[in-house]
Amino acid sequence: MQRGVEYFYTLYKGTPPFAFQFESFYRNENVDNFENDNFFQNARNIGLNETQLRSLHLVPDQNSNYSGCDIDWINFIAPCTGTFSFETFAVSGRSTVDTRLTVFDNNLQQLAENDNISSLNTYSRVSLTLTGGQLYRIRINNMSTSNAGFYNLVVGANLQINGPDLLCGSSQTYSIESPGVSVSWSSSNTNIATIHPTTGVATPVQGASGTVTFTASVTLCGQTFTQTKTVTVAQSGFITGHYTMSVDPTQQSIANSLYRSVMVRRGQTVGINFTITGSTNVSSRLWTFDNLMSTGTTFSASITAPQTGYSSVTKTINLDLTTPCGIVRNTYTFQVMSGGWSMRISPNPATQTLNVLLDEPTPASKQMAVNNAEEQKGKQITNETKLSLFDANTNLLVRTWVFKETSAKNYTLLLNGIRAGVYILKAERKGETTTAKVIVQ
Ligand SMILES: [Ca+2]
Ligand SMILES: [Ca+2]
Repeated sequence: MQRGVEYFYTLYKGTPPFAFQFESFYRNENVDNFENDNFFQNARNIGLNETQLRSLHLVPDQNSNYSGCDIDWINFIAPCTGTFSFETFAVSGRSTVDTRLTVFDNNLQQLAENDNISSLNTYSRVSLTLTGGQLYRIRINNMSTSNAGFYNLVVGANLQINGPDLLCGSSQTYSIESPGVSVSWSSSNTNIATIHPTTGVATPVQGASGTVTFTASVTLCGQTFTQTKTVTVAQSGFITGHYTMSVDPTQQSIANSLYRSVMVRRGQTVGINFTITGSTNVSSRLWTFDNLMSTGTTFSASITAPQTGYSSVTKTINLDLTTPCGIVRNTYTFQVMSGGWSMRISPNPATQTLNVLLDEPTPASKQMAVNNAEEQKGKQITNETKLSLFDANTNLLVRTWVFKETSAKNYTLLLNGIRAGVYILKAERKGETTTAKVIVQ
């Protein structure tokens, strides 16, 4: 508040009994309710867990020039023996000030001092162990000779929380600065991360991401004090989006890495267009494909099918997502084959079942039909469709499904009993073969 104030400016000289010099003055200043407290003899008390709203105003020097800095003295009688924290902090909506906080004992022996809490925070914080029943004296200085401003002073328990701001999948331990003080911990959302009530070991829930607040509680002189710390749980980046192909405009999800095999005319160039529509915990993206690099939310690539029939080219588009927990790579692998059948599988990775779509090459051309007919000469044609699953590491056959027809497009394969791993699915029909990589979870 702005107000005109009259009070005494007092100089103490010599040793007791003190000689007093009084100067009366007026000034429209933001003077707090605790003045005059520029000398420890005038200090008033602050209680544990009490917050006092104070100001550091400009004061007149002995020549009545307003170039001096206010000093505030405060008394604190420790209600019990324990570790206490003295802290100044900003008053909401009021001008700030650069404080220095010094704690003395009753004999004016300095015990602790702090100027700035951090390079970004010019307020002050001191914590130290005090003896119950003893008087301690706190002095607040203005470290600027020209800047007046406001501060809150509070006395509490020392509850500064040590521990990471980010949980990246593994457990981390949180602690408070006061040694030997028993603290109890709680989590604001145990669906995101839990914290052990006594050890402070925090564990993110697998697959969860978001923010969670950990609360530390201690008891000091019969009062409960709490401190919170907000932690980000960001185990990996996650994107949503889709891709389309020039030979298939259907939008396919790119939330996960994928493998796609298509069959086209010989020498045909297949365009692939990616669009990212949303992301979580992703600060930047980097696409790489051959010699192309891009950081956008869209990316285009093209792959040209071999000129010779029934051969293929396989290329991978990498999408590196920068997340708070490091770089996560998504890989999109495309196999472009010349002639024959195409096979698409979903989901990949698969768990219970695998859906297989066998399709005619698109678009067909007269020349391609001629080529196919020539290629198929001499091949043994059976009247069935055969799907075989091979272990990708050992090339050993794991299971075979045989269907007595050659015209169906969709097949559902049951994966019961098949161990998690990487497999190659081979489709055979009318003497033609195509393969796709399958991941079983
Ligand atoms: Ca003051
Ligand atoms: Ca003062």
